[in-house]
Amino acid sequence: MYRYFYRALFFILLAQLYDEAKVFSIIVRSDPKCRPIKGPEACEDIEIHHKSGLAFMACGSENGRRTQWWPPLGSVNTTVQPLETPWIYNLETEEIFPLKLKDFPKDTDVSLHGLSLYIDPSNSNKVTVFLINHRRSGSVVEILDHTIGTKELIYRKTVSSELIVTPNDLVAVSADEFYVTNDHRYTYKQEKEREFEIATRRLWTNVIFHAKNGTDFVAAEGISLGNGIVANWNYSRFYVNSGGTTETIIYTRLDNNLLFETERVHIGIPTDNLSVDEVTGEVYTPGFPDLPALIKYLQDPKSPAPDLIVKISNVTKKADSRIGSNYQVTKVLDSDGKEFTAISIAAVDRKRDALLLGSFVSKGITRCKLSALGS
Ligand SMILES: *[C@@H]1O[C@H](CO)[C@@H](O)[C@H](O)[C@H]1NC(C)=O
Ligand SMILES: *[C@@H]1O[C@H](CO)[C@@H](O)[C@H](O)[C@H]1NC(C)=O
Ligand SMILES: *[C@@H]1O[C@H](CO)[C@@H](O)[C@H](O)[C@H]1NC(C)=O
Ligand SMILES: *[C@@H]1O[C@H](CO)[C@@H](O)[C@H](O)[C@H]1NC(C)=O
Ligand SMILES: CC(=O)N[C@H]1CO[C@H](CO)[C@@H](O)[C@@H]1O
Repeated sequence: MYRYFYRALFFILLAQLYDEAKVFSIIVRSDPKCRPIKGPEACEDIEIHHKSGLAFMACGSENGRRTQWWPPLGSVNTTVQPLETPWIYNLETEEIFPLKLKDFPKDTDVSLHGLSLYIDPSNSNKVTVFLINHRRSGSVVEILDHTIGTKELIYRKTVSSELIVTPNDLVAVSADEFYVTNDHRYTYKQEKEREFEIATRRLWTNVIFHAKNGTDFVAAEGISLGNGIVANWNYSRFYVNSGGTTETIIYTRLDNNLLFETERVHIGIPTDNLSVDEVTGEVYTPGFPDLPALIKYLQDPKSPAPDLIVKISNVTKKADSRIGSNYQVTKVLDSDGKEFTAISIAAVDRKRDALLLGSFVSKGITRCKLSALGS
């Protein structure tokens, strides 16, 4: 019961935020430029290896997340072991398959969230995959090695830290180092404090840097309900979603690995995981335009909720007064959610004219034609 109360509170508060900032007019329709791809479930984060056209996806169990164990959604029934799976979808051949975890510690939970790839600059077939894993014993970051062309991830190590409390999303900057966002100061174990944090939109969350020598430190703070994080191609600039303030915060990375805040772009609706277009540098993010419908969907998978995807473009030359001087926020896709709902990630591959959509609870993924969306 508590679970639903908590979810309802969370989404109603976000709905209030949305009402305060009605920026978009929503056209409700199913989109014919997109098609469903079946196989995995609850692919909450997707990152594309652009050279090969392989999309790496952190997927899970729809029902498990709703009813058993997935702390980000308030599902905290510890009786059943979560055994979720990362998948690969090949944008060229359309092959889709789960990845085998090799040498993974025996009998260890797998409950996935953010995913990040680090591609070896001297050999693009050598990929390190970083996965946030909400083990029932505590949330950690798992580091695994992958060779393009294989169907396995080889376990290398687990990182846990007092500073990594409620990890949400991460960006790997080398085969051993990463930045990770915490989405709350308090875990599900501290219900009251967590509700207060959400209700009052405290600027209590942060970004943690994990260094090669094993130390962790706060790289940025003053974020409200931190969420998706992405970097530009050379990791000199970072983008972090601040859910409680409906902003995307832009940072410059300093030599000491701290993140220096340069700008806050107002989006106006609660947004989720971010993705960068490797060609244009534009940042894509899904948002939830109708939160009451989303709450209903979480309780009844047959009741769809609309989705909206926006992109943030740097248009310093053509200043847009609504969002400040530098950025333009444009709508890429709006959907009535009948075919796909609760979108949590929109990953772009311009070379293959594709926008891949994943959802933290729905079945399958969706592939759209970027050009058909006018993007
Ligand atoms: C937790 O899951 C078990 C196994 O599915 C179930 O029997 C039990 O009722 C659940 N407990 C709660 C509090 O939902
Ligand atoms: C570890 O690396 C970090 C970042 O490079 C540095 O700030 C810190 O001093 C190092 N700590 C130790 C114990 O070497
Ligand atoms: C990273 O890329 C940006 C442009 O995208 C460039 O201005 C900057 O100098 C680069 N930084 C480094 C450290 O290479
Ligand atoms: C946006 O573009 C301007 C002008 O090209 C540049 O100075 C600025 O650094 C850019 N900002 C980001 C976050 O890319
Ligand atoms: C990796 C990441 O940012 N995950 C977020 C994506 O969307 C879901 C649904 O809102 C969030 O719970 C995750 O925190």
